[in-house]
Amino acid sequence: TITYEVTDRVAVITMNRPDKFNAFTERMHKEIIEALKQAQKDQDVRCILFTGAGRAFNAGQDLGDVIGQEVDFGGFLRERYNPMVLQFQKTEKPIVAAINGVAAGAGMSVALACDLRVISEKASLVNAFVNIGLVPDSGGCYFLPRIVGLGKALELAMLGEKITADEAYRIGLVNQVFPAEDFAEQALAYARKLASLPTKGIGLIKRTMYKGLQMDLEQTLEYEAYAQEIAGKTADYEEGVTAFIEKRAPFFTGQ
Ligand code: LHQ
Repeated sequence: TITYEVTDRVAVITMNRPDKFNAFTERMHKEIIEALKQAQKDQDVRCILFTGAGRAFNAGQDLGDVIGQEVDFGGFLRERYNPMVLQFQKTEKPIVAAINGVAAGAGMSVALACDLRVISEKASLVNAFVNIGLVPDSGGCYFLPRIVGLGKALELAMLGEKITADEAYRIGLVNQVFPAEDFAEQALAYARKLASLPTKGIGLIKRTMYKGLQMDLEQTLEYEAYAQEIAGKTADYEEGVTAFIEKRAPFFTGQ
C-alpha cells in the first residue's frame, strides 16, 4: 500500500491506494512505520519525502472499512494511528510532506506530524473530523495549534471547511506552494536541498525543538547545551567552520 524509493539521498515514501484517495488501512500504518525505520537506518538517506499517489495526498481513515461496524475508536488510535505518528517524531532526519492533492482527517494530521510541508497550488486541506462528528486525532490537536496558533486551529477543527493551498500558506500551515505542473520535481528539489545540509545537526534541531515545546526555558537551555555538545563534534561542523574561514561553499557529508 506504499512505495519506498531512494533517489539522490532522499527516501520517497508514497502512499499508494490512489483509487481510495490513499485512505489509511491497518496495513498502510504498518508499512509507513517500517518505511520510516528503514529511512532512519539507511546511511544514504538524508531527507524523507512523504507523499501520495494519484489525485490525493490522503483522505484519512478508509471510511469503507469502518462504516456499519462496531469500531473501538480508542483502540483504533492506540494500536494503529498513534504508533505511526510517534514514528515521525522518532525519526531523526527531516521529513517533508509533499501535499500533492487533498489531505483530509488523519491525512491532514499526518502532514502536520511531518517537519515541513510543501503543497501543490491545486491541493487543499480539510480538517474533516468534525464533519462526521469526530475530534481531530493522530496529533491533530497537538500540532495544529502549535503550527497556526490556537485561534486558527479551533476554527479549522470546529468548522471543518476545506482550505486552499494559498490560504494554507497565508496562515503558515505550509512552507511552500509549488505549481501543479511540476509539483513532484519541485518537492523533490526541496527535499534534495535538505539532504545536502548537515543531517546530524538537523536531526538534533528536530529533537531539541520538539522537546522544547514541552519544557520550560531553563530545561530547554540545558537541552540546547547538551545537543550542541553533540553537534559540535560532527564532521559537518568542522566543514562548516572551515568553509566559512576559507570563504568557500561548504560540502556537508551528513556526518
Ligand atoms: C474515500 C475517503 C475515505 C474511503 C474519499 N474513505 N473513501 C480514526 C479513528 C477511527 C475511525 C475513524 O477515523 C479515524 C481518523 C480519521 O481520519 S476520521 C476522518 C476520515 N476522513 C474523512 O472524513 C474525509 C472524507 N472524505 C472527504 O471529505 C472528501 O472525499 C475529500 C475532501 C477527501 C475529497 O473530496 P472530493 O475531492 O470532492 O472527492 P470525493 O469526495 O468525490 O472522493 C473521491 C473518492 O474517494 C470517492 O470515491 P468514488 O468511488 O465515489 O470516486 C470517495 O468516496 C473516496 N474517498 N475519502 N476517507
